[in-house]
Amino acid sequence: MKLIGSLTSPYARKARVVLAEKKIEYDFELDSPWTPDNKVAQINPLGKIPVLVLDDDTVLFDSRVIVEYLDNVTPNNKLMPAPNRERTEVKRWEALGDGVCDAAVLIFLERKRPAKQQSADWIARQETKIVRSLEFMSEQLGENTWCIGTHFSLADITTGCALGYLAFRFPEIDWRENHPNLARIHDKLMLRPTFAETAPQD
Ligand code: GSF
Repeated sequence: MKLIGSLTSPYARKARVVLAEKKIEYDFELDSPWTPDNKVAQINPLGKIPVLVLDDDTVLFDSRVIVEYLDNVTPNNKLMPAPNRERTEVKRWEALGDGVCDAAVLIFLERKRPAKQQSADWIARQETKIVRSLEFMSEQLGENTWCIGTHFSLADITTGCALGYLAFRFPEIDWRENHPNLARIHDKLMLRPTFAETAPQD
């Protein structure tokens, strides 16, 4: 199978971490919707990365669909619990982490516009979502070892990718100082080769 993505996308990183944690072999093809003559829209009508292309040429998107498929395609290292309540909790963590990335990407794109066209209100609206979500993440994590309590899951992967993206693109958002438990879990995740080897880079 082939994953199409970039080295900076937090959503692509989520898929790359899951592939590595599940020890699934794949080809990584670099392509980004932001580069001229990219091919993303030819395979994903939404024109977004990541995209997973299976061996039978089936195309999967978005990252939530990709990681759920990957978790079920092999029995080892399950990242999403089976019981409905726990599984739903993991998916809510994923929605939270992806939502932080959504708001961060919107700010990043707004700041690429000509200065006179940038909306300060729009940026502030996204920043507020990020700040509220970091507070919620910190409250939910508390002093737990992992996001859903005692074991590593997709919730930690998504949270780690979101925090890593903020650190990469928005060093001014000081989540480490404001939420030491988020710094703790991020640093613990970075000890895993699957995280260390996929850290965002320009
Ligand atoms: C979001 C992917 C996304 O926005 C997912 O895979 O979870 N819900 C989707 N990807 C960005 C690249 S990046 O900022 O990570 C993307 O492809 N944007 C292109 C566009 O046209 O929005």
